[in-house]
This record gives sequence, C-alpha cells and structure tokens, in this order.
Amino acid sequence: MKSAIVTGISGQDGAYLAEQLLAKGYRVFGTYRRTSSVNFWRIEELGIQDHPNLRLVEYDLTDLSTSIRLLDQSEASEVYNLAAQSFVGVSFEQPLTTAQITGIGPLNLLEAIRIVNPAARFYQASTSEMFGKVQAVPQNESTPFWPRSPYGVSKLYAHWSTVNYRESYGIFGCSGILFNHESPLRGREFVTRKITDSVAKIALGKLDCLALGNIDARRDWGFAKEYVDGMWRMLQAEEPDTYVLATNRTETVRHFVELAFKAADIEIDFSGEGKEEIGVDRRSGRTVMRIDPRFYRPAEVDLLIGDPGYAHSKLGWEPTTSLEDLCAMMVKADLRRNEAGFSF
Ligand code: NDP
Ligand code: GDR
Repeated sequence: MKSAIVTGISGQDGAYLAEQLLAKGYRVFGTYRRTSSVNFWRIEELGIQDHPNLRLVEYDLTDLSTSIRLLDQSEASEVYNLAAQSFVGVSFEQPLTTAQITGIGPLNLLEAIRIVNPAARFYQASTSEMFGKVQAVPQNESTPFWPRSPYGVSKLYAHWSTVNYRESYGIFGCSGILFNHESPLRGREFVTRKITDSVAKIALGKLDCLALGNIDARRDWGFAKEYVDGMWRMLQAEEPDTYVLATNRTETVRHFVELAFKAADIEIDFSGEGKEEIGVDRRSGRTVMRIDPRFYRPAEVDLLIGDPGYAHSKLGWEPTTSLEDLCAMMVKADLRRNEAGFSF
C-alpha cells in the first residue's frame, strides 16, 4: 500500500485530495494544527474522517524536527504540501507570519525529504498570485512573475525552492501553479464562498446585504475537486515539472455576484460607480449588495487567466465544470446549510 502525506487536511484542497487518495487505495497521513478548537468539518462533510486508512497527525509546517519525524514515521512516497497561510488579504496584515509559514515552511519539508527519503515525490501548492501584475495574457509556465502581496512573494520563494531542490539534489519536486479553485468546501473568507453564503442568507431572510471590496477584479475560477486530481497526476509523471492548472476563462467578481443571486432565483441590477456601486433586487427594490472600502487591498491583482495547455498535453488534465455550474453547486450547498441552521 502506498503512503502519502497531505499537509493541511483541514483545508479545502487537503480534504478533497485525501478523499481521492483514499479512494485510490493510499494510506494517507493528513496533517492538522493544534489549535484550541480543531475543526474537521470538511472531512466530516466528505465522510472520510473515520476511514481506516486515514491517520490524522498533529503538525506545524514551520517545525523542521516534526517534518523529519513525519517523513520518517509515515514512510510516505508522495508528499503533498497544501498547508499555508493562504488568505491574500491577511498577508498584508501579517506579512512575517505569512513569510514564515507560506514561504519558508515548505523548506522544512524539502529538507526532511533530503535528509530522510530523497526518493519521495513532492508537490508544492504554488499559485497564480505569483503572476500578480500580469506580464502576459493568458499566463502560462513561462510568464514572468510579479507578485503583488506578501502571500504572493512568499509563494514565489517556495516555488523557487522546489525548483532549486529539483535541480540541486534531483528531488522529484513539482510545482503546481494553480489558479483560483472553489467548491462548497471553500473557506468563507474567500470571495466566492463569501458571496454564495451571503446570497443563501439573503434568500432565506437571514441577512440584508452583502458587502464587498473590488468587484472589478477578474479571476479564472475552476472546481477544486478537478484541481486536486491534477496534483496527483503531476506526481505520477515520469519527470518532475512545473504546471499551470486553470480554465482559460476569466470573469469579474461582479459577474460571480450576478450568477450567485441568479442561482437563488434573485435578479439584480447594478447601479452607481466605484465605491458607490450597489446591487438592487429587481423584484423587491432592496439593496442586496454594496461596496465596503475595508475589503479593498493595498495592491490588487486585477486580471488572472491561465493557459492549462501544457498540463493537458503532458498529464491529460482538463477542467470540465463551468463557472455557472460551480456557482450553482455552491449556492445550493449554502442554502442547505443555512436552512439547517449551521454554516462553516
Ligand atoms: P485553506 O486555507 O483552505 O487550507 C490551508 C491549510 O493549511 C489548512 O489546513 C490550515 O490549517 C493549514 N495551515 C495553515 N498554517 C499552517 C501551519 N503553520 N502548519 C501546518 N498547517 C497549516 O487553503 P486551500 O485548501 O484553498 O489551498 C491549499 C493550498 O493551495 C494552499 O497552500 C494555498 O495557498 C494554495 N493555493 C490555493 C488556491 C485556491 O484557489 N484554493 C490556488 C492556488 C494555490 P488550519 O485549518 O489549522 O488553519
Ligand atoms: P484571491 O482570492 O485573493 O484571488 O486568492 P479571494 O477570493 O480572497 O479574492 C478574489 C478577488 O476578489 C476581490 N474581492 C474580495 N475578496 C475577498 N476575500 N473578500 C471580499 O469581500 C472581496 N471583495 C472583492 C479580491 O480583492 C480579489 O481580487 C485565492 C486564495 O485561495 C489564494 O490562496 C490562492 O493562491 C489564489 O486564490 C489563487
């Protein structure tokens, strides 16, 4: 039986990846952080928390000795590093913590692999945020980087560390440059889930209005379940490499707002401009969306659109879920949760 380490199993991608690896017959060592109230709602929602081949391990990415023990005790042949301080907005408030976890953290795992088992294959969760102020449209594996946040800068350090361990020590290190991917398991601080959860609450009469920041930002949004399959494919390839995973379609946050309300059977009209813009429910005339400047960022990534052609040709990877279906799936899940009286 193959063993794999998945760091960050309490997060969106960690939960989906663990589910897929377990279904493929892997023994999975899923890591979580010790906090005062550990929350496993995602793996509970997927129904894998008591799977006999799943072992939950307490772990912090910033700790080298734990990384070494993890590699040693798990005897893992594949290591998926999904753990990170992953929220771009917070990285402006906590740049040093973000650098320590998201930037230097992966180096602990790379060192542990070098020391304990150099044959282990490594996946690093890199990001389209590394393109930041984009230098080409669409972005692919050879587009120059220009990160626009402490998060993006930190991820770039981890990306180059992965490439460097590949070139220096022959470690099978893959960097997946993944564009935004969403799902009903997305954290509520990220814009898509914030929108679908708020829309569900508005539709159920539990909230009056959704407050957002820059709704002109454009993102390339895909379905998380398909992206974690791409991570696995990268580690099964003959050679380690860097790959972009994306849908090659970009839309504004405003468009996602419109789709989400539509999925809850609410038609909205936008009026006003910039920070005065509002969204009005056509039927009731009520304002259901407004701008709150607190959600603006010191520097914005205006436009992301990725070209997944290389991953398609090398790995046979292809996204299939449309943004409309993804958004409807998320709204449906949030309506169900809010009707039942809980929502994580
Ligand atoms: P989440 O924020 O949902 O999950 C992040 C995970 O990292 C959580 O399990 C979190 O644990 C854990 N974590 C945070 N700090 C530490 C630490 N110091 N030690 C160990 N674990 C830690 O992110 P996603 O699942 O959405 O993303 C997975 C990875 O992919 C991240 O690295 C993210 O930056 C990257 N990425 C994500 C994209 C996306 O669109 N989703 C796109 C491109 C890259 P806890 O629950 O305790 O906070
Ligand atoms: P992002 O995702 O920064 O792209 O990082 P997020 O959903 O946070 O923001 C997307 C865009 O929406 C704009 N926005 C808002 N964002 C949030 N969170 N809240 C708001 O109220 C709001 N209003 C407008 C943002 O300014 C931004 O332009 C995600 C994370 O998963 C990263 O870990 C990952 O690396 C990248 O995607 C790819």
